[in-house]
Amino acid sequence: MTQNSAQTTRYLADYRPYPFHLRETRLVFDLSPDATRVQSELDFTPLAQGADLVLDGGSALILHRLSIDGRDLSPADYDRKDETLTIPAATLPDGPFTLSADVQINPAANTTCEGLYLSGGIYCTQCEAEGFRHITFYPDRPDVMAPFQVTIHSDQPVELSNGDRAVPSEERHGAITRIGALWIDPWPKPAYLFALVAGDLRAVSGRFTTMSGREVALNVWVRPGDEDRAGFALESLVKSMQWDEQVYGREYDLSEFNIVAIDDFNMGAMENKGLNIFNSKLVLASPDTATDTDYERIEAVIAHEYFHNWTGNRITCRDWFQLCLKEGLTVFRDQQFTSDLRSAPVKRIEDVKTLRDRQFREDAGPLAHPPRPDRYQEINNFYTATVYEKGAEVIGMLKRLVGDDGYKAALDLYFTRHDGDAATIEDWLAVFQDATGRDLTQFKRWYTDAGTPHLTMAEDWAADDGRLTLTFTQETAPTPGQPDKPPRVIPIAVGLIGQNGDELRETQVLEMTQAQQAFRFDGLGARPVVSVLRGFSAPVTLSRDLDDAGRAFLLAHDRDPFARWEAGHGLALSSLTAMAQGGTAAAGHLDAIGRLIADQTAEPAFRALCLTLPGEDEVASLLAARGVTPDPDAIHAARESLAADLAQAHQAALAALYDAMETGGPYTPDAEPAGRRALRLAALGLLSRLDGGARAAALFDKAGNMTEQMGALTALVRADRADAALDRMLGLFSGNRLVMDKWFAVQPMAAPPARAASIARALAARDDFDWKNPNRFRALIGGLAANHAAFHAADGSGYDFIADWLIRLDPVNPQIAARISAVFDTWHRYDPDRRARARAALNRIAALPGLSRNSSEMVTRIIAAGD
Ligand code: B3K
Ligand code: ZN
Repeated sequence: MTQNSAQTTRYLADYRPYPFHLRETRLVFDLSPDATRVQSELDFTPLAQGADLVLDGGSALILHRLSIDGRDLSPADYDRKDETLTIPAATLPDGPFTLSADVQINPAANTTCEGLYLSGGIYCTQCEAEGFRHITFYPDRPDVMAPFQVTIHSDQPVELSNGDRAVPSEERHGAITRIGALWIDPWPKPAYLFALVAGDLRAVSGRFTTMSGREVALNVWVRPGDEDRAGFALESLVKSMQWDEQVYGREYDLSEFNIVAIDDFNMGAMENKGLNIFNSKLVLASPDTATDTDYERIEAVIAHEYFHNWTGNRITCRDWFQLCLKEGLTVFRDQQFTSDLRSAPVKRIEDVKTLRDRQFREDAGPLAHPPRPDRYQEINNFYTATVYEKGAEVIGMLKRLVGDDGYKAALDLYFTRHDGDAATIEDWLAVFQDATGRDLTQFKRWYTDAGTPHLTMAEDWAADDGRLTLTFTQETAPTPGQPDKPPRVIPIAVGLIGQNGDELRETQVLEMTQAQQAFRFDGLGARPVVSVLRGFSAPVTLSRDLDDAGRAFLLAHDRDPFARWEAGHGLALSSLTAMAQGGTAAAGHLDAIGRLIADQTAEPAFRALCLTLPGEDEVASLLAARGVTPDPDAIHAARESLAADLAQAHQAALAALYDAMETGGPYTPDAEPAGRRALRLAALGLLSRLDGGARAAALFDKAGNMTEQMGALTALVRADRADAALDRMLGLFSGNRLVMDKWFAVQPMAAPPARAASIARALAARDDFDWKNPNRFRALIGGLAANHAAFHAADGSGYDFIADWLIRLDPVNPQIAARISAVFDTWHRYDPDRRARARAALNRIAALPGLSRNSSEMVTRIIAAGD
């Protein structure tokens, strides 16, 4: 689809409105695996004199007929290039006209999971960002919005598209009279929100009555036999619809809402209007096949796609540079939803962990870009942690700065002012300015500037005056193409704690606007301990003069759960960075963890997070940021040894905790029992370092749910004694794709690094390594990449394994190949030998004849980091 395309860069500055209004789109599909016909009728009205009509259309489209108002065009009347078809202005009528096309495509040959394709015999589509152009010729850009009418003819029992079902009229086709499924979507939408599904599917159905009394039929469509695993998705949908009414006043606007689970899907899910298409791993769940984390993700992603109905569909993006307008906001909304339904502090910590692991990493390397980029080669490479997660953080900051009431007023204005629009970040900020009166000129830099600001905090205590002065300095390192970083407005939430642990000053948000700025606290009797960046009030890194005793104090006393977790996390990082460089664990670390294990007042999910050691990649990043070349083997050894030390120091308490956290009773995926299981498994992970996996083996054998089974299996793989458990799981679940994905992922990911690459190679040779399936590919190849010391093995085996597979996948599914190539984005921070091996692997990918535009852009940017 995107192979062999010239490398052209698109710029935000080049945006021009489309010179035609598209009044309506009518499509008729005749589905057949290798020769699907797509008839289109597009009603255009010219908006500018003398404009050519430029349509997007991939090179695989076979054009049988093109006509204007019933008059056939000959190839001489238009200009067809690789990705466009242009009808010159001279050939077009002066006023409104209808363009009709008859196009043939081949879904069975389409392995890209983009456009119209077959997944296990089910016809389905994925059009965001630019997939519709592989279905027919069209102005495939988000600012061209039209109501759609879609007729589907096929031999499939279920035929779905966007909007509501309508009664089809008879259609004459030669001598045959046919009646297809007719779908009418009255809400104007861009082509990226188009969807079609046809196949042998079964619905798990429900109903929802909206706040104004509209009756909505809800269906979750799955393969026959999967019905008993779709109930949780349906419940999550109902909760999402209720929540969006209660919290944002947003109501659903059609009579039907359909969700379809598909096995071959490039990402998590897609918010097509009224017809959300999901990766089956984010729909199907039962206690014996899905973990607590799976359940939480299903609930969040169902919500995310549903919330897009307003933030993305009713108000869409003017162009793809504005992607974070819909994604950042919708992530922010789904985070709020999960916080409301589950534990807000735990959700915040999890979100910050994800942000740091993925987005800070992106910002610190060759793939850094702002939430609103101003250039790209392949837009599919910009569905990133920066656009999504940082996009959400930026909204969180905005809310912090204007307050809850200001945020509500701004959102209400956004929905009324821009309903039906294709909007921009400027529109979004204008709404906040107009609703709150706040000047957001400086704030806008969060959208336009890449990089994570680094804050330094210095404390000055004037004992005689009882005054504490905090002086903050902000600095953002240059990122590719952006050498200068002016200061941004940074909300810094600060609280002051007395030496006895009392809260002396409650949380206050300081607004930093300059490169350096001081804030004074007067009237203090004794020097307080500063709790800073409470709730992670801004996506920045922070240096401060805090020793390990100070961290232990905050871990014990901070009222802010995030800051408390952060203190413990800082202690663990302090231990790990020291140990990886030949030193010892931080003073007081083991004792602090002991107090936490015993702290019955803290919720189990929180304690589980505190007991989980930082990942090896995070330790490597921290060392690299300090100018130390990370040694992956030393980091792995340090983490193993710290885990063993913690287990040794608290063996009895951990064993008691492991027993006490047993949930008993029937499984529910609710936050409370899930938290207990998380704490139990965190204890198990540590204890397994001492008992060689004995407890894990026992748990694996008697576990009544997949959460505990996978927790036990992970510990067994890490202890290198998982053979029996892996066999047993294979025997039980070889017919279940989603469980088998876990089976494929856990082995390379958790295996001792020295063995992981050979394990991965053996798994890749299996018949059931269906590598063209995105989930299976990600499980195995992504699994090895997630094993830091194995991916960065000194002999280059990790780099080579992954490069070999990316080379194989790129011609088949360029989007997934490009996305996974990002695992190489830290290659430049390692030692010269590793760098040479990584560079050689990257060069092999870059040299692949016909490399896709997707992979080419990624690999070129990644290689540049070493120049
Ligand atoms: N909007 C889609 C992502 C589309 C990815 C295209 N490569 C899912 C989501 O963010 O909800
Ligand atoms: Zn989204």
